[in-house]
Parts: sequence; C-alpha cells; structure tokens
Amino acid sequence: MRTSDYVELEERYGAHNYYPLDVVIARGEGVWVYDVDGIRYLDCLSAYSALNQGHVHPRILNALIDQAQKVTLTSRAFRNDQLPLLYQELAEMTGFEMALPMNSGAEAVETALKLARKWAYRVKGVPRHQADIITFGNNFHGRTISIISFSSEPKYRDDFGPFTPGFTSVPYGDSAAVERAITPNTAAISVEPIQGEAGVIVPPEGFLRELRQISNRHNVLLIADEIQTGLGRTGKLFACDHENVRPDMMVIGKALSGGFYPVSAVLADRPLMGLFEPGEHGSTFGGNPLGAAVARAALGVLRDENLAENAARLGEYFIDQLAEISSPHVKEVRGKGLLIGVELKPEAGGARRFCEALKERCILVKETHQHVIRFAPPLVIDQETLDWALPRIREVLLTR
Ligand code: IF1
Repeated sequence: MRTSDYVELEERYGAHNYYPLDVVIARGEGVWVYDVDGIRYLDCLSAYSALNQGHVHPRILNALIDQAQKVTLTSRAFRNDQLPLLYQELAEMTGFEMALPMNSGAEAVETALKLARKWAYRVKGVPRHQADIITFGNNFHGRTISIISFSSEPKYRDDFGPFTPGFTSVPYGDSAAVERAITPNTAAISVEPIQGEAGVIVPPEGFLRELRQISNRHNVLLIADEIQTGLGRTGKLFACDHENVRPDMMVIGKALSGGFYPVSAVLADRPLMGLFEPGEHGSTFGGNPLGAAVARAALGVLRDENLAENAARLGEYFIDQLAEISSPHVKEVRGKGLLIGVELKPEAGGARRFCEALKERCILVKETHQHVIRFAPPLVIDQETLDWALPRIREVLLTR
C-alpha cells in the first residue's frame, strides 16, 4: 500500500477530528521517522512533546518488553512491584512527596482540579460546591468537558455545553489580574508555565514567581500543568525551575512514558495528596505495572542522558539560528529550550503551507493557532542534525 491508500482508508473509516499532514509514518528511530515509501523525515513535533527521549528509545523499549512478559495490569485493587519504585523515583527526582498515577494528561488535570476542590472544602473552608479555580485565556489542558469548560477556544468548546462551573479566566501573564480575580472561594490557580498550544506563549519574566507569591498571600493552591513543558522540554527538568517556583501540585504526562504508553501523574506533598481517601478517585489502568516500568525507564533516560541540559544548549542555538533567518514572513521567534514557536505575519497566509513545504524537505512540524509553526524536536537531537535542518527551514522561510 502507498501513502494515498492509507490516507483514503483513514478518511473513509476514521472520525475527522484532526487535519493531519499526508505523511504515513511506518517506523521511528531517535529523531527520525520513515514513511511507508521509505522516505526519512526529521520529527520536529515529538508527538507534542511526548517523545522527548526520541522514537523507540532502546532502553524504554526493553523495559516495555521485559515487563510485558511478566504482568501488564493488576488494577489498584491489588499492588504491584513497579508502581512503588516509580513513586520513589518520582519523589527523588522531583522533590514532591507523593504522586497519583493516571493515564492521559487530561485525566491528571481533572485529578488535580478535584484535589484542589477537596482541599478548598476540607482545609480552606470554602462552602461546598462553591470553589472557584483561576485559569488563563488561551489555556490548553485537555479535551474533557470540564477542561474545555474553561477553554477560551470556541473550536474546543462550541457544541459541547453545558459547561462545568467554577472557573474564572484571566489574561495570561497578568498577575495583577489574577490577584483581582481572587475571592474567598478561590481554591487554586491553574497555569501552564509556557502556553504550548496557544502558540508557545512565554509569560513575562517573574510571572510564575508572582503567582507563587499571590497563592501564598491568599491561601490558594498553585497548580502547574507541565504535561508539555515538563521533563526537560524547556531546558530544565520543569519549566517552573526557570523561576525556582515550586507549585503545590505539578501535573505531568506525555514524555513521562517516552511515547510508549499513556502515563500521567499528579505530584504533591503529603498534606495535600493525603486528602484523597480510598475509593474517592481512580482509573482502571492508572498505576499499572507496564506503564510504571516504562515510566521508570523514561525517567532514567531523561536523567542519564542529560536531556534537559541538551535541550537548554541546543535550544538556545536553534532559537538564535532561527531568529537570524530574516524572513519577511516571520513576526517573532520565541520559546525556551526545545519548545520553540515561529510566529508568522498574517500576510504570510497561515502556517499550514509552510508546514507542507517543510514536509517536502523532510521536516515534520505542525502549525498551531493558524500563524505559528511549532518546533519541538526530541531532546536527543544533536547539533549536526539541527545544522542539517536549518538550511531547509531557511529555504522555506525565505522563498515562500
Ligand atoms: C490534542 C498541544 C493540543 C497539553 C497540556 C494537558 C494536555 C495537553 C499543556 C492533555 C495535550 C496535546 C493534545 C493533542 C495535541 C496536543 C496539544 F498543546 F500539545 F499542542 F491539543 F493543544 N496539558 N496536548 O499540551 O494531555 O490528555 O492529550 O494526554 O488533543 O489534539 P492528553
């Protein structure tokens, strides 16, 4: 079968909830993927930062295979020999005392919202069912009905109401607006340290520190959604680390499994995480031994291959080189580490056609919010590969 055959099948039998590039990937290895015609592409999306360790990392693959031959799922009705070790390694790596394992990022975000509400009622004394959580315009935290209830993107929420109440939206980066929005019923502030889906929006320097101070002043929890920005992507273990901010809850996912298996988690200290009592929350696959073994290997790769440091060093180089391409189409190059957005001017006609042109030059990227090209290669990338890509990127940005 050729590319067109696969595309036809997908269009015929699959829901059209995406608008993918017409590249049919058959194999991945490190930063490279190969389509069904054997053409090699540089993956500059990393499955939206779930592949920080690169495609099919051998250490994680072996952990998956080894564990799959032992036991894959026990449910949390019983215990298993992988989850306690993942808990311990997460605590040692992140400094948070406890974790609650889930599967998708959205499930972990929902878990954090539930825990924030429970804390509001049981600890802060907010009247039951009146907790409010402050979120930000252009946020992205997942696709569940409660999460899109506080989305500002019509495409993500229209036709999906009625919506879950208890959320107040304020402009991203405006800490004064946050402080004004706080009421006695405010349970938490939920923030992406960098807004990925919104177009790699980096907040003003000090924004996270101000949110931390506001949270402390008003007895409000700070929840950091590091599902996309975490685990080395921005050049530190967490994006919060750039401002030495420690949130009350850290939500992680995506690269927590190196792209092999859905694994997410909420991290918090005992006084908060200890509020969950048996039977109050859970998931069939949450904390399963296969996912735990894979996550342990994925974290090991992150640590032992110094991927955050690599992202910091090569991200700085990549951003500098992209910024030097004085393209008439480019409005701004921004980002941190290897989470980079190239915003095009509206007159450039939208980022999609640049993504198509890059695909023709064997570089896979994706547009976000119409005018931004997101560059987020696996953190295992090296300078030689970036230097292979840059002339191709320059050619597209200068000639289209
Ligand atoms: C899609 C982008 C979208 C996330 C943050 C939670 C989640 C995500 C900061 C939910 C997921 C994915 C979802 C995927 C495309 C991608 C994405 F932001 F990365 F670009 F959609 F906006 N918090 N982001 O980025 O995690 O439930 O997906 O495991 O839905 O199209 P999930």
